[in-house]
Amino acid sequence: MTSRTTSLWFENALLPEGWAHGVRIEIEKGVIAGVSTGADAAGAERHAIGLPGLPNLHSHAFQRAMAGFTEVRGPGADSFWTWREEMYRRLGVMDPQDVEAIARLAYVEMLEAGFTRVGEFHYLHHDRDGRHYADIGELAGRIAQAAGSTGIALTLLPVFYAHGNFGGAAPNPGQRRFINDPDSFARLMESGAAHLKALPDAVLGLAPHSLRAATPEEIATVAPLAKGGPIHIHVAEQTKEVEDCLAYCGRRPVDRLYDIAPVDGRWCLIHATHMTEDETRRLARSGAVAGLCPITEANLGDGIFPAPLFVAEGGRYGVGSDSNVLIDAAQELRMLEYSQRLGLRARNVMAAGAGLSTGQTLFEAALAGGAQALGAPSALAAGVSADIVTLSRAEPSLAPAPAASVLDGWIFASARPVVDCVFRRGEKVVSGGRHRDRDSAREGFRMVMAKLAA
Ligand code: NGQ
Ligand code: ZN
Repeated sequence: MTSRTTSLWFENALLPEGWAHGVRIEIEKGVIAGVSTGADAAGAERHAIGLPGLPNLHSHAFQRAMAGFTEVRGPGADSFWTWREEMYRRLGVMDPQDVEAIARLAYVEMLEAGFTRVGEFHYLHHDRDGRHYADIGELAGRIAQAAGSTGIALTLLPVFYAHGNFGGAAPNPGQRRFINDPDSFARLMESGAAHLKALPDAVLGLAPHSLRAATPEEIATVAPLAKGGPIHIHVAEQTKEVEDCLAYCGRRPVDRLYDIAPVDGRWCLIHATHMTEDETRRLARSGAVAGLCPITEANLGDGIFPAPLFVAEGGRYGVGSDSNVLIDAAQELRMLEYSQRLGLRARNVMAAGAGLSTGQTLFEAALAGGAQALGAPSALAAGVSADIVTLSRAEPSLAPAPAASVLDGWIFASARPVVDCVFRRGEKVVSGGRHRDRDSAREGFRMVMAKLAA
């Protein structure tokens, strides 16, 4: 944390009320102390474009070690479920120091890509044989360590995982590192809270993994441990989950979740891909956030989120990098819009109205939805942590653009990274597109990958 006062000046910056020109931001002790517009740049560090950092509302950091290694066709028909087997095989050999090194690279890449807070949906808890570590929250501690060293803000979501499918089915051996009962999970939450103490603006929530992995009774038992923090859950990502849920209880997953739990604005439903119109309205009207992970959902062949109806009903959404197969804030938003265009054979589907920018609509929605889902604000406004992303005008698509089309240029028309600097709690952790620890994080990751391959 920095204690000095820093002054930044932006030709254009995206404030809560919209784009402004000549924006001066004063930062004190990591927090935005004041924002003025039409201001002069005297004595301030100058930047072209300033944005609030985007929250990444859903990550499984350890899966960064699988990126690019699950794209070879298997003996049968490849699917989400065959990918999951491969994922279980790979996580089966990771030690705590491996998990930390992998998370460290993932978090460096998130910051370089314009994400300043991560919601870590953390379910890799136990040793390779399933035994609890001496500290049951050892791996949560490794996640906290990786966040602290890279500077990314952390919303830690320890995951409750007890079963292999609906009806309290026994977990399979590949799931041994995830399993807790409500008592051991309560200890895990305590350990998680202790590990977060050293992180200045960390948030603790929790996550029943899915309706497959947690029974309604278990969800009711563990939810109060969130103590008012966010509650996340995977739901209705694959059609098989819908079929299994119908076979088990005669209800579809999203309906089932609303039947058994008091889902409100504290909740974030990850994916929610397969919904009827009634379920879509139910989610939108509940005020819960839909946690969309467009790149991973495309990679895993999940399906297309019913965005037009959801948005028309006032639904809130944010984006997450989930499997971390590719970490890029702009590309998540691009994939979200493009999946809609491909499915609907239409254009500018997510734009909020005639004459409005698709990129800006996406960015502002994901900013608000992500902040809600992670329990921490992100805005260029007084009193908020100085988590600020600057874009360079060197990229041709951004060079001559008026402020109103900068986000479209970034999201739709830039193949190269355009993030220039990233400030976290007022500290510049990325400069010229490079995180200050990029080299050491890459080297640490390489060593882990060599070990895992051996
Ligand atoms: C996960 N990932 O928990 O990592 C899941 C797969 C499951 C995504 N859904 C496992 N992207 O849902 O059982
Ligand atoms: Zn997930």
